[in-house]
Amino acid sequence: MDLISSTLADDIGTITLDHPAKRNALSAALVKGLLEALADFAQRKARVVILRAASGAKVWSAGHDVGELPAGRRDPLGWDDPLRHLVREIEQFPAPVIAMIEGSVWGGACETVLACDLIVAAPGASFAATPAKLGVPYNISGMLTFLNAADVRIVKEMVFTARPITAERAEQVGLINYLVPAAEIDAFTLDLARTIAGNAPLSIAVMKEQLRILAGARPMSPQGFERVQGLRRLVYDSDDYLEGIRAFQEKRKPVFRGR
Ligand code: YXS
Repeated sequence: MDLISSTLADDIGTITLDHPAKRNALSAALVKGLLEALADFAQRKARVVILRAASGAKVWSAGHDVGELPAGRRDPLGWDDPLRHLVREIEQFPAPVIAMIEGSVWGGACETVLACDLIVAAPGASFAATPAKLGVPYNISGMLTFLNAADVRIVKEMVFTARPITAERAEQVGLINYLVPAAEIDAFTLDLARTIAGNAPLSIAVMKEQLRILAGARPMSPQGFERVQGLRRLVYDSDDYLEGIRAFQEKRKPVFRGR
C-alpha cells in the first residue's frame, strides 16, 4: 500500500502524505516513500517541491511513529532514524521545498515542516512540538531546526508546553510564510511554486545550500556536545521516557515522576 503519492508537472513536484489511518505518522515505511519521491524529483531536476497532505486533512501528520520509538536504552532520534534522514534530505534537496499545511502537525512532523523552505498554512492548521509530552530527549540538530525557524522564546514555549500553536499565531510570530484560506491554498501554493520554478534554478540551489550551511554554523564545543549527549542518555534511559510511550499506547495521560 502506498503511503504517499507523488507527481511531477512543469518542473513542480508534489508529494502527498496519504496514510490517514495512522494520521500520516512518519513511520519508516512512509518516510521511505518520501525519500524515494525526493530522490526521483532530484534526478528529474524538479525546480520546486510541494509537500502536502490530502485536501481537507484534519491531521497533516501525527509525527514520528511512536510504535517505532525504541523502548529505552537507545537514542530515539539517532543519526539513522528515518525522521533524521527526512529532515536532512529536505534541507539538502537542491530546490525549494514548500510545506502546504492543512490540519494539525505534531512532533517530528513539526520539525519536518520547519525544515522546509517555505510554509503555507490554512486557518485551523496548528503546530505542536511534543517531546515533553512523551518524555523524549529531542536531538541537537532537531533543536537547531526549531531555533532556525523561530525566536528562541517561541521555541521554548512550543517545547516546554507541548501545546499546539495556531496557524494564525504562527503567522504572527513568523513561523510560517503565508496564512491562506483553505479554498485558495492549492492555487496560492501552486502560484508560489510556479514563480520559483520560473527563476534561475542554479542560483536558487546555491543560495539554498549557502543558507543551510550558514544556518548550521552554530558553535558547539566537543565538550558541549558530549555533555548534551550524556544528558540525553539520562532521559532516554529514564522511567519517564518509558512512561511517555506506554501512556500513548494505552491512550491515557502520562504520569511523569522526574526519574
Ligand atoms: O488505535 P489505532 O490503531 O486506530 O491508531 C490510532 C493511533 O494510534 C494512530 N496514531 C499514531 N501511531 C503512531 N505514531 C503516532 N504519532 C500516531 N498518531 C496517531 O493513528 C490512529 C488514529 O489515531 P487517533 O484515534 O488518536 O486519531 P484522532 O484523530 O483522534 O487524533 C489525532 C491526533 C494526531 C490528535 C492523535 O492521534 C495524537 O495526538 N497523536 C499523537 C501526536 C503526537 O504526540 N505525536 C508525537 C509523536 S513522537 C515524535 O514525533 C517525536 C519523537 S517528539 O515527540 O520527540 O517530537
